[in-house]
Amino acid sequence: MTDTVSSILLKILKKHEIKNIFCLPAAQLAMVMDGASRDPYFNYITTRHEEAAGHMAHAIGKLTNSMGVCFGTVGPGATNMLPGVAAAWADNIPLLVLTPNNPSRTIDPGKDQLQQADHIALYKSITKWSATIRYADRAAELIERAIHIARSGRPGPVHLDIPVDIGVGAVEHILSSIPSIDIPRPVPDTAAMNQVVDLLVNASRPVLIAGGGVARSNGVDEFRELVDITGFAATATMNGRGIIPDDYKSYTGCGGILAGRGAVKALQEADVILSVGCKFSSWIPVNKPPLYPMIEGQKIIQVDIDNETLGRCVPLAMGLVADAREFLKLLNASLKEKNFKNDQKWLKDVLSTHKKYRKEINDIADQNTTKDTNILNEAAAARAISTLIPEDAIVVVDGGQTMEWGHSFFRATHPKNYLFAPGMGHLGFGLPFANAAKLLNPDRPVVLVTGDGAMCCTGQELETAARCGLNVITIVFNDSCWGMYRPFGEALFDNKEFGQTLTNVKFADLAKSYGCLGEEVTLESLPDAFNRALKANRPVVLDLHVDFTEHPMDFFWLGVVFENIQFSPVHP
Ligand SMILES: Cc1ncc(C[n+]2csc(CCOP(=O)(O)OP(=O)(O)O)c2C)c(N)n1
Ligand SMILES: [Mg+2]
Repeated sequence: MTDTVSSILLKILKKHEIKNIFCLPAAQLAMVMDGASRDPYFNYITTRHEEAAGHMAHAIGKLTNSMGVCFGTVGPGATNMLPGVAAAWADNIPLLVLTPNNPSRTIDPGKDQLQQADHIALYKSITKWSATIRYADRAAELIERAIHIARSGRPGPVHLDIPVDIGVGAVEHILSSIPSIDIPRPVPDTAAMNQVVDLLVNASRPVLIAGGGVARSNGVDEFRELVDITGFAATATMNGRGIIPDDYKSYTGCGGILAGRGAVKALQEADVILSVGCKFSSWIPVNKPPLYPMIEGQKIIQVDIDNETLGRCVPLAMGLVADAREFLKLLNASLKEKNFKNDQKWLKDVLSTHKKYRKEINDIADQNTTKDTNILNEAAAARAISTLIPEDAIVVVDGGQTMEWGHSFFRATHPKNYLFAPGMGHLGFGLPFANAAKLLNPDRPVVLVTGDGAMCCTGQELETAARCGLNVITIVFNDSCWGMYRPFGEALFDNKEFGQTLTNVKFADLAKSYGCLGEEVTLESLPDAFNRALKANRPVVLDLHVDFTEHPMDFFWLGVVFENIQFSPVHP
């Protein structure tokens, strides 16, 4: 049959059950806009900034087994979308980013058309694959290929550039003549599995790490079963938060370094570490000298879907290419009848360190205010919120100190119930993530807790929320400051005006001006306000005045991210 490339695109998306499209109007993709907006199959949402479209598509990849689509206009739309796509790239989340382009004959080489930009060069380093559809009769093939690349191996964003003449061009096609690419997930061989079993059975101080790859491969139940079978000390990365519920007996805390001192001790003293779907990013306190040295004799087994990831950040005793879930199924079957020789006293020590760490952060929350002030501290604020969040809620955390304290107190019951973007740590993903979560889960509460700085990065998305009926509850930790930078200026440079101080934004007023509800709250008025927000039929912003609160794991960022670099004051 004869069809336009725009229509072929939408048909292929449908075939793959890709239904969430986020964009800001783009004349050159007007036919895609027309088609997507008319077809009730699609959740078609226009955002107030293209960055948010990228973040929303990223969240779809975290919340579903599918992927989102985002697009913006040629030039500025394409450049505005970059941060959203980059954050998904850093989290290994699949999405399809489309950029329209000027007419083919004017772009390569360019004729200085209005808004001309080299989209391929822009997206090359933050996508797995970036291509221009130059011929309408290859469109179906390239769209199929893009979707396959995004989802296979180590997942990630892919990019297609579509010149306007190609997008509107009609072409004869038979969609079924291009079958979808469906490759079985890789499984390790028996000899390799036996070696893993051997290492685990004979380990004295074993630790299990679940990464985002476990969530992505739907291996959460299998990882939990592994923890049940072995009883080994277990932690999950920031991308894997929620894989191990916090009431598990051998749970040492989750979220890389923010898991706290129990997980740090476990990882620093382990003789065998089994990591599944984890890339050993800077969040993981292993092999980060001088603070977290690589331990002599420590054997690390890394299981990942991507060969290139193996051994990139830590030296390995064993590297295995496998789908996380398939690997875990095989491993669990082999471990069921085994006796383990792990040192129970060491495990007890690790768990008691974790318990002490929990007491340490609870003690800070007990103080209620920060030292020498009567302003609410962020630990007390986060703990109070944690008691209000309903069991079935999806929680999103954004900001600096806000993020640290949020992660310290909010429960993560499943990776799909708890959203963060640890790879890029890009402030401002929070509200678009929360909007996407509510779009997919209109009947569940979605609670965003964000710093005031992060909130203003994408605060315009309150309008998207109000317009689209995405009744998210946002709680702003308002310290009128890029809080995480306060100790940087004050402690490192003895400089109180380092550029960290912000105006006290009236977030309740801001919310109202976007069509949401807004309230200024205190610790005392928070519970009632929160309960009202749960019942509201509009998005709600609660503005909570807090003070910067030092977190016990703060030193990690300076120690690890900057390694041995010494800063000293500049005296002009
Ligand atoms: C897009 C982006 N810009 C800058 C940073 C660096 N940064 C990390 S935390 C932080 C301060 C965040 O302030 P806020 O959101 O108010 O949270 P708070 O630390 O005050 O809780 C900054 C500027 C970043 N991570 N992302
Ligand atoms: Mg702040």
